[in-house]
This record gives sequence, C-alpha cells and structure tokens, in this order.
Amino acid sequence: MRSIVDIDELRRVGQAAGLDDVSVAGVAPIVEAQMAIEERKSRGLHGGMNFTFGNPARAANPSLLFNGAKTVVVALRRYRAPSPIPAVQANSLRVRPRGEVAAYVRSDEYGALREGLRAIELHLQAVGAKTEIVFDDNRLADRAVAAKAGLGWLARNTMLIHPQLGSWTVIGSLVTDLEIGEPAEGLSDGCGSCRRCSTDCPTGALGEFGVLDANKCLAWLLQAKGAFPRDFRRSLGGRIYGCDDCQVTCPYNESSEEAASASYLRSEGVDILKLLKASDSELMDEFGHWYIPRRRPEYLRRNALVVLGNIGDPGDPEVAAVLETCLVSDEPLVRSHAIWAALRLGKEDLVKRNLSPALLRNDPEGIVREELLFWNLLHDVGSA
Ligand code: B12
Repeated sequence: MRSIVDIDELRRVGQAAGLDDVSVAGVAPIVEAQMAIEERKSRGLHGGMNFTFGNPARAANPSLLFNGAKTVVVALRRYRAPSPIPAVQANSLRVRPRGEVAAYVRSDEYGALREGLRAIELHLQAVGAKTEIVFDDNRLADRAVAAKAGLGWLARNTMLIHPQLGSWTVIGSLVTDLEIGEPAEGLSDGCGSCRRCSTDCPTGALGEFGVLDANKCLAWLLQAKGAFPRDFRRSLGGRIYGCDDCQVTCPYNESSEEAASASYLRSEGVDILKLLKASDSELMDEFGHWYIPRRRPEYLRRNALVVLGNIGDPGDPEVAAVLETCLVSDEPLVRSHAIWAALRLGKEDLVKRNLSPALLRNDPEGIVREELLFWNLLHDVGSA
C-alpha cells in the first residue's frame, strides 16, 4: 500500500525546521539492541546506570510506545563541534579555572531537535496520523533505531556515525501509526581497523569494538552518585560536564568540512570558583538543565572540586579561600573532595588547619574518613 506521506517530503519538512537528516524504520523489536544492552548489563559495564538498562526489552521495541504504532521517523540534528578552550583563562591578576562542558549542551540542541520533530509531527497530524515524539528517554534506544533507519553505523566508540554528518549529532524519533516508505537499509561499518577512539579515551573505557565500560567513562562518572572514583580524578582534567574525546579524535568528524571551516562560538566554560561560591538555588538555576545525580547541588560542587584540584592555581588566595569554605562544608561529599583538591594542589596547610573531629562529623558513608586515611592524615584528626 502506498503511503499518503513519503520520506522525501518528511526530510524536506524536517530540514526546513533545523534537522540535518531524516529517515524511517519499522517498529519490530530490535533484537540485537536488546541483547547488547542485556549483555553489557550482565558484565557490569553499565556502572549502575538505569536509562535503557532498566528495561532493555522495552527500549529495543518501538512498537510498545503506543498501540497501533507502525513507523518510527528518526531524525539527526548536527551540533557544533567543540573548539578547544583553555582550561584556565587569564584575567588581569590570575588565571581563572574554567570547566569544560561537552559540545552538545553548549546550546539547546534537544530544544532544537524537538522543534524539528514537531514540524514533522504537525505535517503528519494534518493527514490524521497519531504521533509521539521520543528521544533521550529510557523507553527507546535512540542509536539502535537510527542505525536501523540507515542514518549511520554503530561505531567503535558506540556513537552513531553518519557518513557525511559524522557523530556530532543528537538523535530523536517520532513514532506514528502511519506506514511510511520502504524499510531503510542498514549501513555497513565504516570504522574498519581505526582504533583512535580506543587509544585516545583518557581512561581506556573503549576497549572492545562498540562496547563502553561506563565504570571508566568520564561522562558517566560525572553523573554517577557517591564519591568520584579516585583513580579517575586526575584523568578528569578540566571537564565539568560530559566528555567529547572519543568524538574529537574520530576521523569522520575531522573530515567534515563544515566543522573545520565554521567559526564556531567559543564557549567560555564554567567559572569553577564562582560555581563553588554559589548557593544551592543559584546552582540549580544555572545548571538545573543538566543531569545531576539525585538533583543535589553538592554533586556539582564535587565535580568542580576535582576540576579545581587539577587546574587551580595553588598560589591564588581566592582558590585557598574557596577550598577553606568547602573543607568545613556541611556536606561530607564536598568536604572529602575539598581535602583531595587541597592536597592535590599541595595545600596541606589548609587541611591541617581544619583537622579536627568536626571534619568527621556527619559522615555516614565514611567518605571523609576514607579520604583522610588515603592521605595518611586520619590519625592527625584526633590529635589536632
Ligand atoms: C545511557 C546514555 C549514556 C551513557 C552511556 C553511553 C553508552 N555508550 O552506552 C553515558 C552517560 C556514558 C553517555 C555518554 C554520552 N552520550 Co549518551 N546516552 C545514553 C542514552 C540515555 C542510552 C544509551 C544506551 O542505550 N546505552 C546502552 C548501551 C548498551 O548502548 P550502546 O552502547 O549505544 O549500544 C547500542 C547499539 O550498539 C545496539 N546494538 C548493538 N549491536 C547492534 C546491532 C544492530 C543491528 C543494531 C540495530 C543495534 C545494535 O545496542 C545498544 C542499544 O541501542 C542515550 C539516549 C537513548 N535513550 O538512547 C544517550 C545518547 C546515546 N547519548 C548521546 C550523547 C551525545 C552522548 C555523549 C556524546 C555526551 C557527552 N559529550 O558526554 C557521550 C558519548 C559517550 C559514548 N561514547 O557513548 C546521544 C548519541 C548521539 C549519537 N550520534 O550517537 C544519545 C543517543 C542521546 C540523543 N538522543 O541524542 N550516554
């Protein structure tokens, strides 16, 4: 049966509304995707993440999104590749530490993606179709459905790579009860023997082809609960949200002419000292659109303290003042990471000055105690 809407038409509508490519897939369960998610989970590679790991059978089955679903319209929106920002920027007196933010959140890409999908949705609703937009949602594995729609291949770094657009894309879908077009052909692998993402991943999280060990992925560790794993704190460098290294290094992103020639806006990065001085409400106002564990602002402070320890200027009195405040914070998570940051910057004096039983108060998970133990300072607490 010929559909009343064809894919070229939808692509035109989407492109006029800010999308870069659009295709369609059927709604049959994507068995390989379900198996891949379950397999990673059984090996503990999900690092405690929920997302699609919560219910892999559902995430791999677009037909469950609503009764009568027949087609998934899948869209890619390309965002600006990051321009390197210096982790520290000079002001008149001192260099100021700046936290790096992943390229996809430097502008409202998901907002723009939704607008593009909304234009397609209005087009389909005009012919009486039932529709639902879904992306970055635990109910659907976006990359699997995009690969099925022929929009790219699933790469060594686990990204969906579009042959022309590369991987600086966000993926969104619209499920409809309309049948549209012929099923797309999947693309064959374009990575070949290239291993650059594996080699250049700062923590070695991409050992096997297409398998990410989330326990080592900085993008996940910044979002995970609890103390930031000590083994990866130095590797975090200046990153405060997300990590783009496995994309920066990818030859498919390099070869993209647009990325190379466009004069992209430079992100100023996040002022780490300002972040650490901000109140809870100021933090949530500014960064509330990020994924923050338990929606608790102390996680922003935890991450910022690791960054400060890595790139702060030990001679800056403002750095010392901020560390001192964090060392006596009510939050054990903040206190323990302040100890690490201060000692990493060689500022043992600051920690010693605050060594008192009060430092160990309200530490139910023992993370302050553990940090002091690591630095061989626990025994000094009582004697201070
Ligand atoms: C959980 C999650 C994360 C986690 C884990 C990422 C991961 N690789 O699993 C963390 C927090 C680390 C993360 C990081 C990032 N993420 Co993320 N993330 C997700 C989320 C919510 C689920 C991904 C998922 O299902 N993971 C489970 C694992 C097992 O899936 P996978 O490795 O991708 O493997 C899939 C396929 O390989 C497939 N599969 C395996 N074999 C076969 C065979 C066939 C034939 C088929 C069809 C499928 C298939 O099965 C799996 C299920 O899809 C999606 C949104 C969504 N709802 O889908 C965004 C998403 C994947 N993330 C995205 C982005 C942009 C990022 C970052 C670039 C952000 C950043 N700069 O920090 C990084 C990239 C790091 C990386 N290399 O993945 C985009 C990716 C766009 C793209 N072009 O690929 C998505 C799609 C969000 C969106 N809607 O745009 N992310």
